[in-house]
Amino acid sequence: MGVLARYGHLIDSVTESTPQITLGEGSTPLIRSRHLESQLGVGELYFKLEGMNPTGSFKDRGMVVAVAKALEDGSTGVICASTGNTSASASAYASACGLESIVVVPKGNIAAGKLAQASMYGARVVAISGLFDDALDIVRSFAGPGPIKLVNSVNPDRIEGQKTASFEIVDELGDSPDDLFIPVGNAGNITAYWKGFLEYHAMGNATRLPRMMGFQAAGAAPLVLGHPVEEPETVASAIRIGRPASWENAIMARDHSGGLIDSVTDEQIMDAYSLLAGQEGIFGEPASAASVAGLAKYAAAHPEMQNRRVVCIITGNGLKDPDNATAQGLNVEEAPADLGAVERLLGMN
Ligand code: AN7
Repeated sequence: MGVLARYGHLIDSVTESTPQITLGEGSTPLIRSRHLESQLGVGELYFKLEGMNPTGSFKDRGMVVAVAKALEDGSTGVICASTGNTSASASAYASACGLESIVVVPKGNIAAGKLAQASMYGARVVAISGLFDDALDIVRSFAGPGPIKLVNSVNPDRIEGQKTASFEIVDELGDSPDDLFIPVGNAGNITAYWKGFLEYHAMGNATRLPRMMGFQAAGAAPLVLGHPVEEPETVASAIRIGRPASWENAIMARDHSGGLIDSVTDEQIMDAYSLLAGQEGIFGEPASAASVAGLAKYAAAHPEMQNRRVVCIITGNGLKDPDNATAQGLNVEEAPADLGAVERLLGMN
């Protein structure tokens, strides 16, 4: 069941005339940690595997709503700026619905898999000599009504769809977790999760609200520094963003929930990236590992995490970014095509 079928009745902009499209987004697994929970010193740790969405990231939850509304409104196409995942998602839903898609990306700074996706789904891909922030400035002129709809998270339909991840967590755990650890780039997702928790709490489906614990990459941490970053830099290209569009909403989520927004270094991100794959069997992309890196950093300084129930959002699939994985050093040993040789190599005889 897709996001519109499962939670359409709780999404503000969805009406009876909204087309019920889906590519099978949402209802992603919430997996209990098998090793990091005790290693990091957390009471109960769960990973929400948003990389299991149809285009491999959480963006699909909001995109299905934004594209359904674009169809309902008679748009002929969609446009977005993107560090990669939004472009893959927008172009997939556009292609399924017979809409044109235009994606504007920072040249040389989006992961190979994401570019391949947008291209395969049939997008017009415009690579600008600039940052994501410049790309967003360019496409903002498409906000509001018109044949080409802006589907960045400044479009409220995106936030509406993404809030359903909070509903799923509460539906599965029976209540809100104590803490939600999440990577922060343009800050749409932390905004959406907080909206979802608030709404479910107000409806009586949760007895409490989680602390929102957001993490930016140290080289692209405007919300931590308190000012825009002119030249954001990080290995986690998905969150290489210097001027987050949902700035005020992220700060509100942080303060209202009693949470925090902190930064993690690229080294901490890459350590968490390897730990997650090597200890849990979960291959998230580097930006996703920022939530795990943040948890490792926070739990090391806060022993009381031993008594808390935590959900870590793994926002995107590691397969999207093969270059960062191979840069970790491929662990391949060679042998002749011969059982004895393979056994010798493995130390079995
Ligand atoms: C894997 O695709 O901004 O704080 O243009 O791809 O809601 O921006 C992606 C962001 C985290 C940050 N994890 O979420 C884009 C884009 C992954 C991401 C984020 C992104 P926001």
